[in-house]
Amino acid sequence: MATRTWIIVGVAALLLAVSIYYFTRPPAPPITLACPLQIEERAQHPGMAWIPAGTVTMGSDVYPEETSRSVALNGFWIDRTEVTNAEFEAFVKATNYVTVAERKGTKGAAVFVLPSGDADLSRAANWWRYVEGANWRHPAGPDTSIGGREQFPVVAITLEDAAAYAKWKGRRLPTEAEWEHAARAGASALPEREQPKNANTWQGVFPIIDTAEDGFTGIAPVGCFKPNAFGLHDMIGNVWEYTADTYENQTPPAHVIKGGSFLCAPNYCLRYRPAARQPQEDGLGTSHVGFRTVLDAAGPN
Ligand SMILES: [Ca+2]
Repeated sequence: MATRTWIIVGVAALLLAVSIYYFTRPPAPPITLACPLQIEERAQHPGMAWIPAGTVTMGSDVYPEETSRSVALNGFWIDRTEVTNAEFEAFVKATNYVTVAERKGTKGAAVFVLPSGDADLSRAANWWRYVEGANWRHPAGPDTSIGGREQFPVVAITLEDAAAYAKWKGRRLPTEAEWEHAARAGASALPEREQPKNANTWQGVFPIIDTAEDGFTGIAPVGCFKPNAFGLHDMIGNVWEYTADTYENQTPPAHVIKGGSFLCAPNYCLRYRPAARQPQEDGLGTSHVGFRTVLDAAGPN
């Protein structure tokens, strides 16, 4: 009898200890779903910044495709952040627009998938998968959603989808020169190879280990990093951004994307720079490309 009592007491004590641990354990670090952004509602064009006219000296010598050239530009307004899921959803609700990845005959989008440690790292196909059912509502495939991620940049959209959104807003996509002018923010000389601090990029060895020293593995909500001198967030890193410029000599046809993404690491991409450029196939949405829009209108009052 005494033994049985001790067993009951012992089990009760164990349950109590487990309960105390369960209810007092330190919380898991929260996933950041939004960052505070001050959008001045009474501004001339809320959520946009004015980029003054000027001559941008584009390009660098890091990669051969980044040919140096100078382009004179008029002033223009540009979104301070990448277009979010919430903004894109408002467009779809208002217009019943169907994105390319959701149309009949199209099955999905390209999705970054962390490869196994022994994968052949010379082949990008080891970390890019074409996923059926991936689209802007389900960016990593049918089992994923954008619920709670309203402030994340919209992805898995094509150039055509981005241009349709811009047109609905009475705007357009930036040219490559405009985008680079806005990203440089008046700086003529930039550190070219150093990994940027105020941007969502990849720390560690791509594509195996991302130590997330910048606070994020994968995409971050818009506006979590300090703006550049023109007041623009995430021009570098987070997601690549579409431009209106055709990328030369591409089959199938492609447009220039700019800015690099959360996948850019010192050992692999080095494209977290205003001069960096890459082709993106026109009809293919991917999980690391988004966009922002430009407005042609008179400058600040
Ligand atoms: Ca990161």
